Amino acid sequence: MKVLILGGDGFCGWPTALHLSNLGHDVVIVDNLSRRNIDNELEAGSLTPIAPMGTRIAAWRELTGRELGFYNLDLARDYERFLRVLQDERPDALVHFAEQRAAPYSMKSPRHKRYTVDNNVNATHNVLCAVVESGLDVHVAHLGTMGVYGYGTAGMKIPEGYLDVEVVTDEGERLMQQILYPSNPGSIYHMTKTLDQLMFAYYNKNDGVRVTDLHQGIVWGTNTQETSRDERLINRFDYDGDYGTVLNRFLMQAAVGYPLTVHGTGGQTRAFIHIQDTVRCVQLALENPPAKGERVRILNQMTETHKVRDLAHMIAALTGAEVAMVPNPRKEAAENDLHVKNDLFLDMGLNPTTLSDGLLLEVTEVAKRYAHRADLSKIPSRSLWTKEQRAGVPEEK
Ligand code: NAD
Ligand code: USQ
Repeated sequence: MKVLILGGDGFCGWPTALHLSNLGHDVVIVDNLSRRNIDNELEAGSLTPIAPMGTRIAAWRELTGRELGFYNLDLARDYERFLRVLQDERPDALVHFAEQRAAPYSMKSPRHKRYTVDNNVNATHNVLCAVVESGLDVHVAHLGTMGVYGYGTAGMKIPEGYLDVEVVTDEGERLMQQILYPSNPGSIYHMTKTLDQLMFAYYNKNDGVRVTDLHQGIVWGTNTQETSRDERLINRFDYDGDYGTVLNRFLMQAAVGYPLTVHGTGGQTRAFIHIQDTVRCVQLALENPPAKGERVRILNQMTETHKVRDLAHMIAALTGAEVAMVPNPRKEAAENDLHVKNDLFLDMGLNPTTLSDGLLLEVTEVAKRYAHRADLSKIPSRSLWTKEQRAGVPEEK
């Protein structure tokens, strides 16, 4: 099939583009390279040396003979051009990764909050509006987040998107209904993902757009089978205080001898998935599209849950790293349990990569290899969630 990968230069999008191309699909990347510009803004970069898009595409062509299309286009601002791309390319499916995805970045200042909302909400709306306008029956697969659920489980496994509720009618009759699981975002970034959900529900109901929303946990790891084939294809590895996610940060910190930065008590439980499983899940979602008329299909894209402090102690035991308990810059529950259903992907044949399989390899193969590129001053997470926390601290611009 022909697939547009929106955000195909990013951490999840690039390996997905290669994975689908390797399977024989016709892949076209759309990306405005904003993530690379944010690296410039933050004066922080990927631990791994990522190649420019032209080099990436040429290397893939040289290795496989396969072509990747590329449009440098801002989905939040350049609606007309995106509509023309859809009309020209006539894809069967698109995968939408193209959003500002870091919670700390989204909380840095009013400018960062407003950018994240403008970018993410407009990008998603423009994509849906253009799909309808194009008249094409394009399957829209979106990368959402486990964070829309708010990590609270009320003693039950979080279902895949929809919650069974019993309502009592005015006549006293008891009826079962399914509703979107109540959203409970923990940052401006996560809030934009909850708004995305409403847009999908609306365009699905009004225009019959076929949508799969993948509620993904925290992605860890760096490379996939395809990105490992040549250093010019290497994936990005974020470790800085804004974009680095917890497990990859701990792996990198262990490799450079920096005490592992556990926020608060480390009692936060989160869901995780390896990047190799991310690309496989997207493949499975594209191979199993919703039927015309079907409501938005929501899948929980995660394979295991862990408490932050348990991860730190696991890595410390493997590597001898020290664990530091640092004040939590975020406003979030200090302790939570998290149980999640992920039966839909397991039923489709996902065979998860677990932490115990891949963890040590990741430390030695990637984090240690590129440790010399690290700027340790970029490790602390300095983005504060509330005005009270920011009192007396110079404002981020
Ligand atoms: P990323 O920042 O590495 O990649 C996003 C890409 O989208 C970048 O290349 C960026 O340049 C592009 N982009 C952003 N706004 C755009 C716009 N307006 N027009 C065109 N391109 C634009 O992020 P990622 O880690 O690859 O995440 C991809 C998606 O997956 C995000 O939507 C994120 O919410 C979701 N997700 C990521 C994780 C994770 O741990 N990384 C976990 C769960 C969900
Ligand atoms: N944390 C630490 N130490 C660190 C970094 C983080 O203790 O050095 C803690 C945070 O306080 C938080 C948890 O680890 O409690 C997770 O933080 P994170 O930065 O790894 O993940 P998060 O902000 O939730 O965002 C990431 C991605 C986002 C995606 C989300 C999936 O950046 O795009 O949507 O994971 S989920 O968390 O399931 O919502």
